Amino acid sequence: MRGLLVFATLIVVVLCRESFEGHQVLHITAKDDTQISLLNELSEVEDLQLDFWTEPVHPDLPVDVRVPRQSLQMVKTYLDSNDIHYSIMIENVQDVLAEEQQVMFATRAGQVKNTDAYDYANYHTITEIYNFMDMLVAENPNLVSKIVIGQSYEGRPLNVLKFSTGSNRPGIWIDTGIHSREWVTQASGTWFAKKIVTDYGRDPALTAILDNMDIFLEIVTNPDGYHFTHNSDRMWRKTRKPNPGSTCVGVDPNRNWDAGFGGAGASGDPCSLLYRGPSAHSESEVKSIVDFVLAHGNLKAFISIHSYYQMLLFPYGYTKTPVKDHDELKSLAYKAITNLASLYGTRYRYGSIIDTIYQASGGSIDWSYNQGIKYSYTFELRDTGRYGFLLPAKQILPTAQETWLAVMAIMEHTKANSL
Ligand code: 0X9
Ligand code: ZN
Repeated sequence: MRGLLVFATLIVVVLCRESFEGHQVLHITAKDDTQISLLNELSEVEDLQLDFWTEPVHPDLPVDVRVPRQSLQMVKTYLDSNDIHYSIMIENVQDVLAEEQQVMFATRAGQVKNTDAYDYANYHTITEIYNFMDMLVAENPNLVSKIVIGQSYEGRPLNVLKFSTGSNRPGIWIDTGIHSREWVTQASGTWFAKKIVTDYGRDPALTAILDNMDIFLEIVTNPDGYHFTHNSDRMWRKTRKPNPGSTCVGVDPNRNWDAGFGGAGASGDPCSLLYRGPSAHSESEVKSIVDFVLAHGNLKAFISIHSYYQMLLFPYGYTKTPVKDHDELKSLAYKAITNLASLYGTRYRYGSIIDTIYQASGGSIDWSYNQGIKYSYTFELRDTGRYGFLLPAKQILPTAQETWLAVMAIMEHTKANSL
C-alpha cells in the first residue's frame, strides 16, 4: 500500500512538472555593442518567453539563453539575419533534466540515519537537506546548532547552521541557494557543513578559525523556490510570493537588498527574472538575513554563493565607484582563486561585480559591505556554460572541494586581519 502511495505521488509530481521538451539553450557571442543592443531588444519581447541564463551586457561575456520550442525558429532567424553568431549549448533541455532525475532516483538511498550515509555526490530535496541539518546537529551538539532566522513566504523555516566553540565571537556568514535553480550551490553548502565538523580538531587552519570565530551557514536560502524547482519548474530563480496586480510570481532575492535598490541592473517589472520587488527587503527571505546580521552586529565576512560562470566577485555591483578596500579584496580574491585552481585546474575570473559580470543593483554583498562587513564576496561556481544551472551531479564533489579551498582562504585572511 505504501509503495503504491509513493508511486502515485511520484506520478502526480512528474505530471505537474513543467516540461522543457524541445527547449534549447543557445550560446550567443555578440561581437560588438550594437549586437548587445539587438539582444536586449530581443529580451524585451515577452511572448518569446526567453530565459536569459546570462544577461547581454558586453561583448566579452557570452549570452546563454533558454529558448522554448515554439520560439526557436523566430530567435534563430533573428540572430542569423543580424549576423549574430551562436552555437547550440543544450540540444534539448528536457533530455538533460531526464538524466538529472534518473541519476537522482536511481541512486536514491531514501531517508538515511546519519550524515555519514548521506549521499553528498547527489542532489537532494529540501526535506532531505533539512533532515541532514538535524542529524548534523544531533551528532555534533557541542559544535553545531540550528537557528531559525525566520520563515519563507510559504511558511518554511529559514534554517541557519551555527558552528561555534565559544561565546561572543565574531562571525562569518555563508549562504547558498538564494537563487533556487543554482542546485550545485545548495549541494556544496551541504558538503561544507559536513567538512567543517570533519575538519574541526584535525585541520589546523579550520580549527584556528573556529577557536576564534563562529561560522553561520544558510544552505537553503530560498526554500520556496527550491521546493518549486523540484516539484514544478526546475528553472525557477526567484522567491514565490505573488505580485499584486500581476500574474507573474516572485522577486529576485539578489536585487531586493537596500544597496542601490531601484537603480540600473534590476527590473521594476514583476514578470522579469530580475524583478527587484516593491521595496527593499520586501522578501522575508532577505529581511530575515538583514535582521540577523544587524542583531549579530559583529560579522567580519559575508560570502554569498551562486552559480554559474566561475567567478569570484566583490563589491560594488550597483556603482562604478570602487570600494575603499578594492586592492585588498582584489588580492585576496586572486589568492582564493589560485588555491581553488590548484585542485582541478578550474579557472575563475575575479574582480568587482560591475567590472567583471555586469551592473546589478540591490545585491546582497553590496549591502553587507556597506554595513561594514569588509570581506564581502560572491562566488559563481561551475561551469562556464556547458551545462550552466543543470550541472551534472558527478561534478558536485569536485566543485564543493575546490570552492572550499577558496572559502578557506577568505576565512583565514578574515581571521588574520579582523580580530
Ligand atoms: O545576477 C546575479 O544575481 C548573479 N548572477 S546569477 O547568474 N547567479 O544570477 C550575479 C551576482 C552579482 N552579485 C551581486 N550583485 N551581489
Ligand atoms: Zn544566482
